[in-house]
Amino acid sequence: PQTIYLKDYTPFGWQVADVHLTVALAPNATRVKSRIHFVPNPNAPEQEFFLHGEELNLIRAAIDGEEVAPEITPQGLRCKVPSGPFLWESEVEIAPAENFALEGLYMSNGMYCTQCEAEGFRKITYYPDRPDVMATFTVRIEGDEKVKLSNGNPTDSGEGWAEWHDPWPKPAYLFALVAGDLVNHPGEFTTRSGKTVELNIWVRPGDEDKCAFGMEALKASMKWDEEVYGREYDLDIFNIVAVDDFNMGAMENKGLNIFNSSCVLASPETSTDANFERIEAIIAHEYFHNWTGNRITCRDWFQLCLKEGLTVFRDSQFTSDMRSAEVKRISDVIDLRARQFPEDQGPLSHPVRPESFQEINNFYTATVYEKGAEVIGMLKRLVGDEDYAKALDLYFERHDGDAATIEDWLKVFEDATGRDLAQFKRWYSQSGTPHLSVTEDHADGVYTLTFKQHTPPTPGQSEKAPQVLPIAVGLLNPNGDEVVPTTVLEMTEAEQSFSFDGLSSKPVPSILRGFSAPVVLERETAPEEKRFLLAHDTDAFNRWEASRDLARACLYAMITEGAGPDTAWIDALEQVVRDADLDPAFRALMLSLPTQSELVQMLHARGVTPDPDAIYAATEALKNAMAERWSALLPALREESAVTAAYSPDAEQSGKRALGNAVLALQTRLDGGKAAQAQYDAADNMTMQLSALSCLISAGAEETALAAFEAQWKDDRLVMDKWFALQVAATAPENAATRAGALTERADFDWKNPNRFRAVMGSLAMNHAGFHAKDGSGYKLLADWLIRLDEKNPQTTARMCSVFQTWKRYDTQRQALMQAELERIAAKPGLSRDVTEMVTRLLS
Ligand code: B3K
Ligand code: ZN
Repeated sequence: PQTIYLKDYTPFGWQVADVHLTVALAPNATRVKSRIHFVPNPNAPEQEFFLHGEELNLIRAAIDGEEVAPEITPQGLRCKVPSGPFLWESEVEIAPAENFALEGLYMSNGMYCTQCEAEGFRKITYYPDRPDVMATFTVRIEGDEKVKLSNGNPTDSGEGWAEWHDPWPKPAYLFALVAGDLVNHPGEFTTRSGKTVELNIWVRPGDEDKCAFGMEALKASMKWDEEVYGREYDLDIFNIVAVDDFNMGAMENKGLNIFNSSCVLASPETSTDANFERIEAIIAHEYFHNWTGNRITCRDWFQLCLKEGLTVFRDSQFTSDMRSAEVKRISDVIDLRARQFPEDQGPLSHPVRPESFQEINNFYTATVYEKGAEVIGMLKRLVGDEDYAKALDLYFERHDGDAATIEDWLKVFEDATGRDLAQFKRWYSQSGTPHLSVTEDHADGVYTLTFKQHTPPTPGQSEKAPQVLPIAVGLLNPNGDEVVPTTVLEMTEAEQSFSFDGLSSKPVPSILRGFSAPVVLERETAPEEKRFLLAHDTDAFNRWEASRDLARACLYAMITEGAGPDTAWIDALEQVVRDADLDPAFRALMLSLPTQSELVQMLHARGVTPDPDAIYAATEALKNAMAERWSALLPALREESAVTAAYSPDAEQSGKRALGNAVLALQTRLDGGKAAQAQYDAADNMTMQLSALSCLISAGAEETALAAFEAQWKDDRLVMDKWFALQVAATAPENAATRAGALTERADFDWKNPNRFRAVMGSLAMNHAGFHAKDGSGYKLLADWLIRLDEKNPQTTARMCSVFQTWKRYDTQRQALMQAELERIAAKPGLSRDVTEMVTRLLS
């Protein structure tokens, strides 16, 4: 496959004045006619006229009304064109019913829908399918479907046809079309300048009662973007469509967002609190793209983080405002460490702005998204809230309508704040996770912290330069009072000291508050000091982190030395967990133990080969010890967290349920599932029902509940995804692969549906010791299915290959088994470009 480089960027030789499409729908023979006005681009070097196009059957092409015979290649077409402006016309035929890759125009449960980002439009018609070519679109849809939607505003319709016009120039990746017998949940929003916007959530008949929450989330997002970023909506209508077969979460097409149904449909009976929170965040994320992504888009796909990092950052701000900022921050860091850190520290490591790719879909990663958002958080911390707001205003003013770059983005900050961001820019080009170590000194009333940073080598980057690190620090007196409130130290050197004077006694430092930079903090501290911070730190994140450090240290000793559980930590934690003045959601997070992925990283970093069975055993032993030590406390905690009011997915209620269910998991270790069965029987919402089922599965006491659950929910695809997922995720490791294998034998294991595939295979990979079973059964099962899925859906297959990214961390036997499976995948004839690139990188 061909490698594309950032450094090779060249503008397209023509500008597109406007695009007219006529799409006559038919499952196996959809006809797409295009009329496009091309005008020579004065800013581009001379080049031959090339339009992208894949898997298209060209029926006719014409220039200025004269038929032409272009040269067709697997990637597109070449044609001789006039030297001035001209009208290009083409007609192609495609088969959406045969499209299982779910990219381009495809069918899902009888409805037509599209997914064009990143390069799917070229499967619909011949076009310069690149984000820097922007045009207005007029779209006519012909077909018998009741509902026919595209971008922009509806302009006209009649029997069997509908026409849409999008006045905002956009790249082809934001094109969308939907047609089907759908029903809508309507709504309305009045913008701050008084314009009324029609809102709709379109779903399959039967799902209309699951739209109310999404609609409220959409209105809240529209209001928030006006209030916080001054951004108003810019069309008369905003449509959201729920689709069952979708490769990712959702897509921000202009005025017509398309969602994986799992990311928009919600009801108390069928969705968990976590589902509700995620839906709210994704609706916000896609809506926010209207400005950060659509009005200002990316010049090329290397700039993906320009829209994704910023939009993730914006949606996390939104969630923090709607719910608890502290809880959101802690959850984001858990997620970053579980997904982004292993990526950044293994064979798939790449900069936030990659410099080359073979298949761009492989770069919609935790690094581009989540580390991309962290970079913006650091920038905001460095310049301050006021200057951040000034820079953003300038960004929107200067670049509205542009296909922009990271250079443009940073220039706006430099111009708005007068800062030089040359060194900061390394965050976009240097891959890998910086390690930060610290020593302290106290003499003559002066307290000094000395930091050292270094970033281990990553693929293609053996030497690393120092990065700009905003290190938020607070100092506490030994009596627990804060003597220095949160201060941001700006580290720019490989080694640097910062002093605080006027401190007669040596303070206790609270370092990297709020996780102010995405680094690995290496600091050997006495457990007493951690327990002190756990009890006294005013920074919620570091309070949680102190406990997490103690948990990691405890598990490390249990795994490597066969030590017993750290009861001093358990007792210190108890004080926090039982503190009724603290947010229950925060207390629930305090109860969660380090993820298996986090423990693998810790062991690897300390030169210990992680043994999945030992990690599992230690974690189980620690949870048992917590349960036993707190046997009297647990029932009281559950009582305290009981919710008696009618169900609401709000932060307050869901926090209580999170705490109650974390406690239930511990209780199950003592009573074998009695309390869980009682909760299961009484549950009137999915949060309570599912967590009870999870406990019953872990206890091996699930038979009755599992059958009851299936009988109750067999007709609800999204709930059955949970049923599939939970059995694999919550089962004991020795059963995980067998159980996953058995589930794939079922008639309702619709493996071409990405949600169902991920429910089983994604959960297998999440059952750490199960996936890494010594006999290789987990690896083999997954590889078998990846090989099979690749023929239909390369994108979802490639994405799932990343579960092998830590393979070199394990013992030689497991390494050999994983390597063999990766090589077996690589050797498959006709392997997709997506998966070829992934396995090649994994094996390199
Ligand atoms: N922009 C889309 C992701 C498209 C992924 C293409 N493989 C969703 C989002 O980030 O909002
Ligand atoms: Zn996005």
